[in-house]
Amino acid sequence: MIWNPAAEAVPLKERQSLQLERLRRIVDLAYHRVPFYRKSLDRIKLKPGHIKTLKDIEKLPFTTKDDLREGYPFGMFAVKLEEIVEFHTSSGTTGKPIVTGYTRGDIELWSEVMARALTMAGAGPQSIIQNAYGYGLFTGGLGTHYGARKIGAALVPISAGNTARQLQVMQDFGTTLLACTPSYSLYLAETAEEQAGGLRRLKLKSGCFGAEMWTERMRDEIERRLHLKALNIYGLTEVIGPGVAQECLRQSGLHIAEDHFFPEIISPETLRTCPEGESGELVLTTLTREGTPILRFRTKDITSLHREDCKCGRNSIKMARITGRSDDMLKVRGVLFFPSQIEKALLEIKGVEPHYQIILTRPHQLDEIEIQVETTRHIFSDEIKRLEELRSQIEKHLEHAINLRVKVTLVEPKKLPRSEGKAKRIVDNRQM
Ligand code: DLL
Repeated sequence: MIWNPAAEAVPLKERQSLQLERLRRIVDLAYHRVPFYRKSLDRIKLKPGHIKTLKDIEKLPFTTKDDLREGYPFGMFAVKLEEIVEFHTSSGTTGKPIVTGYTRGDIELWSEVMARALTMAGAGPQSIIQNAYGYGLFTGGLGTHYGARKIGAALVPISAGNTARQLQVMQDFGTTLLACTPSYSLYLAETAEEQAGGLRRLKLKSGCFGAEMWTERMRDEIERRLHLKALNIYGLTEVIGPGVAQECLRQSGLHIAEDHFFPEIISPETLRTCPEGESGELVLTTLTREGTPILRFRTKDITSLHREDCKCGRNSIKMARITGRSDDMLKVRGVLFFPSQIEKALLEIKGVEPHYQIILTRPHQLDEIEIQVETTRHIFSDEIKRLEELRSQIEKHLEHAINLRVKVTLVEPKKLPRSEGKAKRIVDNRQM
């Protein structure tokens, strides 16, 4: 089922003319209400009226996280505080967080795009949605909450954490859709497997997993262990929260709600717009956001865009799974690589669990990279010779994948820390 066919499955021309109308309105609004945008457009002598086609968006300056941070707390707001009904802040930043404000209209917009996302994942009024994203300033909890309310599903606002209770509720209430980070879904699976026969009684059909990077191999693992369809959901606080894009049951890329969020891909080096299909950094412009509109926000997330008529009936542009970030690409001994390359390579090896940590050190002015990997219980209880073989097999495989010699340490099952939210994969001790 499609939540809003008039938006998700309309002829391209119609959608583009709506996008242009909205783009012109939002640029005008940002220019007249947010001093930051007025200054940055005046600097290049661009007037809102100069935006005449969708392609003209490329004339607008980019907005970065630093620009937003400088406006802390309310400097980027386009409306008076009395019109704001909710705040959220970005996670995982150092220093001041980025504050985003929602008007009633923004909450309605958020509910709408999350209603589309949950419907894409097969949910409806008959569903029981277990919302294990954290409630609070993080957008995961409330975003999912609003979407579930909109489609009339029965929502369990359990929030993150308390794994034993999560499993109990999942079983007793008969949860059909699980919403949490992909790493936490595996932790739930692992804990459930320890309870005799527990998993067999679950009624899960699908899951909306996002807020952090994951891979196709991890999807296989989640689907195998939780017996559900694992779907990717993408979003970010600066733009709205979850709901910017979501995978449908065809699992072939994430449909972007492009009537609300206009996507572009740029080269992080030249900052030029890339042709469709090419991989680069995702840039998003909010077309309808009232509280904190954003023009050409550099997400730093690496992906590509593809337009096709999906078999699900939607024709909105799709983005590929995020493969890395243009800013936290790791550079070790001069070699650049994404943590996701390590995850992908690791999970190609049998006997390895999808729990790992990348530890960077600089013992003698030279970067060293150690990957701690959990093995399956079965392998860990094997003889030492077999473990050593596996260790050396992983080292060779990783060296081949990222072109760097790495040290691999096998650790026993459950040794590495688990997270109820975003997993911490990288420990960078090089500055110390
Ligand atoms: O993580 C919003 C969200 C909540 C998305 C729940 C999906 C589900 P932030 O905390 O602001 O917002 O973090 C945004 O997380 O720029 C990406 O780097 C990363 N991210 C989010 N979804 C995905 C995904 C939420 N599906 C940042 N795949 C983004 C890879 C993701 N990375």
